[in-house]
Amino acid sequence: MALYIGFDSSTQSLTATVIEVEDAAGRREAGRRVVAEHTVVFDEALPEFGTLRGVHTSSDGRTVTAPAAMWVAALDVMLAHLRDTGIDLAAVRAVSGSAQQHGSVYLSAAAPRTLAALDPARPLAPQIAGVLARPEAPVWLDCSTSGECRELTTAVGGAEALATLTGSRAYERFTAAQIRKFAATDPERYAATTRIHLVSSFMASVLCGGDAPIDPGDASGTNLMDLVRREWWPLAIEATAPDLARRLPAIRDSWSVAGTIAPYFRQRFGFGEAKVVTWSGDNPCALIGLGLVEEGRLGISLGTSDTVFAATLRPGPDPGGSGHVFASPAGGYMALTCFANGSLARERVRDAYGLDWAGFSRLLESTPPGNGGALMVPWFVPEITPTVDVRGPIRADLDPEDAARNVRAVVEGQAMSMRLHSQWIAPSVTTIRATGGAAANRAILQVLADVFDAEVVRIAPPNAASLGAALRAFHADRRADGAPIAWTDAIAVFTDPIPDAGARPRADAAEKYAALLPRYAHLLESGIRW
Ligand code: ADP
Ligand code: XUL
Repeated sequence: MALYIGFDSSTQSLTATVIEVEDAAGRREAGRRVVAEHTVVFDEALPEFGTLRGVHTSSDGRTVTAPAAMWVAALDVMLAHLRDTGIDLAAVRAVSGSAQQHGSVYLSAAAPRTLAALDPARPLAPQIAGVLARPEAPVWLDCSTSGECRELTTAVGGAEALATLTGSRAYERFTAAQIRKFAATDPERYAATTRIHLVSSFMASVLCGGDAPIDPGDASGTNLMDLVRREWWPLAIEATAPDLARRLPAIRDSWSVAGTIAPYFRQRFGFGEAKVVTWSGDNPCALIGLGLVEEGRLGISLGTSDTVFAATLRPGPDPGGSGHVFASPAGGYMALTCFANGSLARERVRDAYGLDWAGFSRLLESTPPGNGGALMVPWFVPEITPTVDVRGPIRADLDPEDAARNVRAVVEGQAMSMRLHSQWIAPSVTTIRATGGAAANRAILQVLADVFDAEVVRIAPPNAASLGAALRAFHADRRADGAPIAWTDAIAVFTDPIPDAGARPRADAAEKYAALLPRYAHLLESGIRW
């Protein structure tokens, strides 16, 4: 019996999914199950870090960071929980992880020695705090680097060139712009930084007590990687910050083994010689966890951000300029569009009318598809797709006092934005696989099904990103042991849809949305010009 753990170090929480695979040959049917899934919510479990929804936000809402020590403190809490609830950590053959993308962690010259000799008698956070050249890590919600994006774009020969080479135009949250800002505004601490990790490679480094590589899936979120060659792109690196190349970790295949789990974890929690498989970003891991290892199906993640994505064989960038192409951890590529106003916007509307999720769902179901023509562009925080700086939703024919219509308007607006901005990924789809915290909400899934005129299905484990990480650990372990399995075999059973847990499109509602889409597109356009 082999166990594999996938972690998901996301914006608001750390989740672990533990899977069991019956025999070393990894038979498809029997003997595959999820043994445990547990979430540690940062604000609740670690209040000493003073985060709100996992982050620290400046008063203008543009600079958004998180304490990197909090992420490793959560790892201690998580592993103690798994051990104390009877998970046999000695039976774990490999661990891997998924992390919020783009965020960066800055380590000092003391890091290699400290990480190699972590003291199992003391918690992780204070030990790691000592090697952070910059305690606060900029995260994907940051949008304070517009100037740096412009400079980077000019230096590499324009937005087209950058998108063609790296898969994305310059984005505020992408790591290149964040590093550039840090090097310019805090040159002393930049000089004291010897290694810049992504959240994914930082967490993997702590687990293996060394210097883990970055996988191509997460490196695609930096604006620094040549997407086809899967190597750092020297021109972008030179344009970003002085002497950056030596500060970046190596890029290695997503299925590479970064090392063996460090003595700290063996002694403190009872692990054996588990492999640490290179971590990836949460969206690339969700692609695997939703079973999207081949072209043809769309995935939607309704987490802190909402993302729409699919596997693709071609690395062609979004002609509209707002989407991204990332490397897929299964080989090939993934096309993705990301919205900052996902759960954050749904929560704002829920809270504005004093609702809980049950009340939110009741009001959503009490209103008709199309909302009687009432519309909302739900820009509560600066939006990524399309990139707009305005804060505050745009309402059309919608009374702000009308709770029920505002609830429907936020969900319909999000679904219509997703439909419009995923045309470049898939002009039409018949099935969507949904994950993320809000995928538990059937009323929201029904709106998605009607707007896309497609069936929405769910898989059994709630968190596709941590499941995807566990499946990556399993796949890589088999490969490293000389008994590789195909991706379609690795994901079998775990990613099968649960019958009747999603939503089917209703013809009359789908017709209404098809008619409404051009009007919504027009409202979005006017919002951009606003
Ligand atoms: P992330 O991984 O980005 O931190 P999750 O995928 O864990 O986020 O999703 C967390 C979000 O899920 C919460 O912020 C909350 O808004 C949302 N959520 C949880 N339950 C529901 C529900 N029943 N209906 C709608 N949204 C929900
Ligand atoms: C993707 C993105 C977010 C983060 C946080 O480009 O910024 O989805 O990965 O989950």
